[in-house]
Amino acid sequence: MAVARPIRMLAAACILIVIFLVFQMNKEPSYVGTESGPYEGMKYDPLKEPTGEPEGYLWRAEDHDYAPDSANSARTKAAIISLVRNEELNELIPTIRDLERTWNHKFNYPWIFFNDKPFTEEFKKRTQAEIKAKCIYEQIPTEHWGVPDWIDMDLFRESTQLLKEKGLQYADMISYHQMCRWNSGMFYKHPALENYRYYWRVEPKVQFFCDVDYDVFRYVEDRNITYGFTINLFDAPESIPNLWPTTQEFLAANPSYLSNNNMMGWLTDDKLRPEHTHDANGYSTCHFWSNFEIGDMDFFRGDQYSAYFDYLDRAGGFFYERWGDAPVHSIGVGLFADSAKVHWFRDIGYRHIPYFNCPNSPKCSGCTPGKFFAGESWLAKEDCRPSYFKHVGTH
Ligand SMILES: Nc1nc2c(ncn2[C@@H]2O[C@H](COP(=O)(O)OP(=O)(O)OP(=O)(O)O)[C@@H](O)[C@H]2O)c(=O)[nH]1
Ligand SMILES: [Mg+2]
Repeated sequence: MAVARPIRMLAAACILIVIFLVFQMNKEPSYVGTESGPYEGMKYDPLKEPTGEPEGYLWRAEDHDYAPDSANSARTKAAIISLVRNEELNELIPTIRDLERTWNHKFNYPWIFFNDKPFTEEFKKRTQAEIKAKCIYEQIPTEHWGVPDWIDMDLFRESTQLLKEKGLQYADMISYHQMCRWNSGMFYKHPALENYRYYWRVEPKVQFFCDVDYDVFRYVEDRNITYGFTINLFDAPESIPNLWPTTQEFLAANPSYLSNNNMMGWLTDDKLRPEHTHDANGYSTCHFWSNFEIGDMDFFRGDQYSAYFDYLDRAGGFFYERWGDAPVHSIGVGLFADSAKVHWFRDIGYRHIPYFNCPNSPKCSGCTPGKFFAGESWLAKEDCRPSYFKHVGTH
């Protein structure tokens, strides 16, 4: 029986639409760099796809004992950690409420607060009032926080004055340099963390948007994940001009430390923002934004990262430049870890002003799926995920 021409046309159009949709669903995220003209951001963002829970077995509060005081609970050796000042208490409380509401009230992992000064009674009282689990308050030993004796303070003042004149934020604030150094290579040496392996780092003012109904620490432990992130960014090259050259010296002296499955392509990409890679002397400046981290402290305590941190520390760049813990952790992970063991927590809705990780999921509220930044339009180009997806993947 002959089919009318309009019906045949309609059928053909439907087939074409189905082919197009299948192609869209299966294609890799597009990488739009300067090769194809000016930076346009990401044409296809996996965050816009419906996001569910990760695959495989997940430990849930309904199936295991996660009561706050249980001696035999299902919790693994892990803690939420937060370096914070007494003055930031009012900014910390809403953050605690977010993370407790979306995740920790189900699993009751301890919070460990760190400070270079003693915590006030008010700080302790008001934070513990928000958390069913145990809170621990720790002062950082002077030998971990203090400026090392090989740092020349005159040189610190001169060099950071120049950085300040270039407009680099916090460049002349010594506590900022101390904070970056502590987060880079000291936090996991604190005696209070000795019996813990995994940590989730939290800062005041950050927000969490999505219900997470599985034990993320058991998740990383079961899969032997080294490091988990949410946001992947470019850095200011003027804060780290000698970080990559110093790293290369270290690698030349210790070539066996390099992981067989490293992330060198992402670390040295010069296509997405060639001027950044040029100004940072070979490092793309791409990094995991370390205000959010879920990680394995055994990696940082291991031979490779420990030796790397000590080498950087001796070189002085935490003070003469403004090396941040985000690029230092990221280069360490990118060089010494197995990239298959690095995980993008795309399902954890997160914000540290001005950037977001906001998945498309019914478990989330309060953020817009796929929206990366709020503010000036130039912030769009700070997203390094196009390079990460290209060189490492979307896992
Ligand atoms: N106890 C203590 N905590 C600090 C100090 N400096 C920074 N911190 C904490 O270290 C973390 C990072 O500091 P921030 O000031 O947020 O640095 P940043 O994220 O680079 O800067 P912003 O974009 O302004 O948030 C936060 O958790 C702060 O509370 C300090 O001198 N003492
Ligand atoms: Mg911050």
